[in-house]
Amino acid sequence: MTVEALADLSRRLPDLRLLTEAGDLEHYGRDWTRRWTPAPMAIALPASIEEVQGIVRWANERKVAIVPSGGRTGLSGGAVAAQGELVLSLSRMNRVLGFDVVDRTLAVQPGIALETVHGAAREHGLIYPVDFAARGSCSIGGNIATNAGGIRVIRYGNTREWIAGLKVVAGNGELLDLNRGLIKNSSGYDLRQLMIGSEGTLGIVVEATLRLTDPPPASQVMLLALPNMDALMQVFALFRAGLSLQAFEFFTDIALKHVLAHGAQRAIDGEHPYYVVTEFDAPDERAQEAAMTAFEQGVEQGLISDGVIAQSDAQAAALWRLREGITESLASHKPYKNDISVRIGAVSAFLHDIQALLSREYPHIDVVWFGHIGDGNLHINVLKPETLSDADFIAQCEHVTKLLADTLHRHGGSISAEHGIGLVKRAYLESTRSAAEIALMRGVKTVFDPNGILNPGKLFI
Ligand code: 2HG
Ligand code: ZN
Repeated sequence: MTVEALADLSRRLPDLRLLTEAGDLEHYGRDWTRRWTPAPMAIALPASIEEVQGIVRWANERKVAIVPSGGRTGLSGGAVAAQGELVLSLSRMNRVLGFDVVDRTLAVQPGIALETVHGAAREHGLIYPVDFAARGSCSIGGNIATNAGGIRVIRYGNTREWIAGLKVVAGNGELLDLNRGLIKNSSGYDLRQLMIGSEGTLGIVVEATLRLTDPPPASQVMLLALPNMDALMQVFALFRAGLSLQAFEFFTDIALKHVLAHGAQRAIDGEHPYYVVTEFDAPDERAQEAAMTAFEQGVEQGLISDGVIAQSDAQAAALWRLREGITESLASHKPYKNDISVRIGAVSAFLHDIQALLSREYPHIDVVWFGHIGDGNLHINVLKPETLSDADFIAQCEHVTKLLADTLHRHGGSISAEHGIGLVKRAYLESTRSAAEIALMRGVKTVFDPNGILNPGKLFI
């Protein structure tokens, strides 16, 4: 069936690039989760919207499942193809299509890397402000599919805020032109927003119009060492009151140990359980003094044990590396990842509850905490001990995630803050969304994708 079906696809779209070599199936069939064995039927690399539509129409007739694929840096298995699906990689559709100086928007194809978008915005004296460590390899289509967040959400919000328009191929092959760059459009349901964060289950993004903005004022980067967990949100309150924050990120001593072992430079001596990297506007002396005042108050109140402020761009980059290098430094330990959020106001109480839970449930296992604490978003990476098999380790982590999900439910939080549900978190969707909501989500899925060919098995069980 596969050979015949692919031959039919090639007949219909003679210019379509199709890959079926084992190495390509392996490469395009997985994302950063590395948990599933890739087993796609083939990889399609369309070069145009028409080709994407042609593939989707063919898949409908043949009832072939499609996995839309960007940079595959996802951490929830949203781009995994392990069930004989066709991977539809958007990597060849990776160009800037145009800049509109009046609207201050950049039209791009979905396969463009986030970093390339940053560069294109800078060429026009503007910025695209969504940013995170995978910027060099993730694609804007994937960012849209997961409503990606990152390190500047505290200032600029998530991807959702920056999408002025989307062209999407829906599950029946129809091309939708959603919102068309309008700022004001009070004409019924906003289908563009419905697409953002839908993880490739409702449509395939084939073009995006991104909103750009002015660059922020000159900034400073500070690394702070904190004596205990309670200090985290108190320092956040202190800094947010006195400064205009661009980022407020935290990590623990265990995270630091790994990132230093991976080549980053120590910036503060001594042992401290918690660290914060913060960046704030510092265009003039007054702002710089405000930062020193906040720092000194933190020290006086016993909330800050030590700190450094970057004196150059290179030093600022070195401080950021301590935070941004964490994911890569943990990769060889096959971490099980939780990406969770609660309201900022609920963080302190929530941290206490889960600290008790995680130390009880993972007594002899390294648990690495870090993340976007200023947005109420924590990344908890559980490192696999060498003595445990992959399967036993995942089983144990899934048991704990169920308990974590119950705690999140009590605190009104979310089981996925910014990585998406994919395959990894679908069993816990109910902790964050009510049965009524999930029923409506399933209904929406059927409307956009009547034959269920778009990323089946992701998001829902
Ligand atoms: C980050 O904030 C990313 O660095 C990755 O969202 C988080 O590896 C992780 O768990
Ligand atoms: Zn993150």
